[in-house]
Amino acid sequence: MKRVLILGGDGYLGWPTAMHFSRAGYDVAVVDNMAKRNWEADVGSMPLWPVPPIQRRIRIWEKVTGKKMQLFVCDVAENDRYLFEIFEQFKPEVIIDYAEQPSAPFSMVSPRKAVYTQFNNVIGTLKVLLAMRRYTPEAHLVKLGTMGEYGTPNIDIEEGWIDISHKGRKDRMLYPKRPGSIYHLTKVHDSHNIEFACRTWGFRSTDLNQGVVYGIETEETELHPELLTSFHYDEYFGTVLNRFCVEAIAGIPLTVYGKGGQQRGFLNIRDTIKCVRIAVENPPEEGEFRVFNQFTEIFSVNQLAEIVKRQSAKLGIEVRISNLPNPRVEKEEHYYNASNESLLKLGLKPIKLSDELINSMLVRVKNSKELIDSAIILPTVPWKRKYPKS
Ligand code: USQ
Repeated sequence: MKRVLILGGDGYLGWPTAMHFSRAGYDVAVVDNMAKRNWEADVGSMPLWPVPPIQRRIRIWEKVTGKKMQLFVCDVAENDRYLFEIFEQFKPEVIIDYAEQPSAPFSMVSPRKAVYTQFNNVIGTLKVLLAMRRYTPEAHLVKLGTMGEYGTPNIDIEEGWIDISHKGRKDRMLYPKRPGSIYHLTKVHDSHNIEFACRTWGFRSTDLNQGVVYGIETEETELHPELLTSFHYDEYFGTVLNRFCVEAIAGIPLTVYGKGGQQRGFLNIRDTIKCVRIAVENPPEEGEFRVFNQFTEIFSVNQLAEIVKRQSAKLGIEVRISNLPNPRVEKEEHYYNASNESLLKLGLKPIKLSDELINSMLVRVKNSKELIDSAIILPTVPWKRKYPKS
């Protein structure tokens, strides 16, 4: 089976992806520098359930499944010498790249974190491209991008490319981008660098513009309690639906930012894994920069808050919804119509956000209610205000 190198394999999505491909028979190696654990320490957040070190999770994985998984502890953005050695030694046929600072609020805290996020993400991806160029130009790069690259334009969102007619002439161009944070901008820069590599060096790549992910379990995390992935609910690393479930259990009014009419594409963490597998098993042509919009449903923040409130009531939990002043600069009421046809055409059968699913998340969180740290939930990072002096 193919050799798959997973960059960022210690993270929320990277770890379940690594287990999935390993179980499916691929030869999997993981690269991570455990930076996420430092970022958490930096802002004082931690996942709801403590996550064992990746080394221990790999040992447990090998015991449970009998499958080997290699680990390389490497900072992709800083340590290009080691990164190149990894490519030379492992010769990946597929590279799945999650190795990025994933939080919009984290990227907006201070000049230092803004620069760090841009360096880590953009230069990290550039170094991956350069390593590929030297050692594995035939490999397929599957890069995790984000739906946030597009922003919220007043026209339909296509999958990465758009046909333009201008003054009587036509061309197919990269879809215009208007992202809403320094973090989201890094993904735009990545996309441009990767498209250049495909066009110029003949690389093949799939850019997965992913929506907001929710969920706790995948088929593989369920194999052993210590194979869990990191579930965040703090203002930095928690995504909105995961946060709302924890807030409901903690007795904190659901933190809807502004009017709550913000619409986004969403998907279950189990579908993230399926989408990545589909992309890997249906590679693009040589020289092709392919973009899939990776989400299964569109919701507004208000709709999600109402769903969580309704399901909580069924568990006897009364939930209030609070419209906080929006810490971000974003449209709170807008047109949103994004295409997600490609993955469906390739066979994705989405798991829709059902009452049972929300219910199971709420019950799971409720069973660990004593672990919730209420102090890390309310937003403190405003997009607009001047940075504090420190
Ligand atoms: N929001 C609230 N209340 C909260 C948290 C968020 O109203 O307590 C709102 C935000 O203002 C935003 C929406 O919910 O309008 C989504 O926010 P989010 O924090 O769940 O997601 P976001 O910052 O967009 O980033 C997350 C991941 C990121 C990924 C992105 C996909 O952290 O790594 O790239 O989702 S997307 O949003 O499609 O760009």
